[in-house]
Amino acid sequence: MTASRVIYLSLGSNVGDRAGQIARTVESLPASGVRPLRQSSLYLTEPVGGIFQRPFLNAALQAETPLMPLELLHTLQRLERALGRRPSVPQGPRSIDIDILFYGTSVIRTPELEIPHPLIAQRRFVLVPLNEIAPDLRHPVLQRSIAELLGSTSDRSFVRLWRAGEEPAG
Ligand code: PH2
Ligand code: MG
Ligand code: MG
Repeated sequence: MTASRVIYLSLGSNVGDRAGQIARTVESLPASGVRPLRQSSLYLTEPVGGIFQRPFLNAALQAETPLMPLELLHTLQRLERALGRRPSVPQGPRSIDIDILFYGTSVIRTPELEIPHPLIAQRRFVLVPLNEIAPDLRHPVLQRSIAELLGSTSDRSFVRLWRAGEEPAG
């Protein structure tokens, strides 16, 4: 019996029913061996990188899993496809994106998988939701808490709480 690890995921969607797809993702995780522990609010976020596209909804999730990191990655990729994700351009529109931010305090740098996610400190759409559920979590490489990383990031893109039912203009 493998001990479970605490992990943090970033969830994002900017195609179709954004909130519904994030909710379905969280509901589908237990059957894939990932138990949700704590979920942030949904945030409306400015698309970063890539092309002009619709604003995203983003959330952060704390969970636990007995899956090893690469098993976890492949499981989440299967779940993305099962939930209807179709190939898109890099940084482009997606119905659901599930990224692994942290896997315990592990540091993994392979071509297929990098943990911690390499762009955490440069992305307010990751830091703001994560700061809601884990402000004191320490980044094992940067040796800073999430609150500190949020306070010092140079990213200025907009991120704000999203209210259910609201449709942003533009
Ligand atoms: N994901 C990307 C690229 N850009 N921008 C926002 N606001 N939210 C995302 O989740 C996001 C993005 C690539 O996965
Ligand atoms: Mg992503
Ligand atoms: Mg991804």
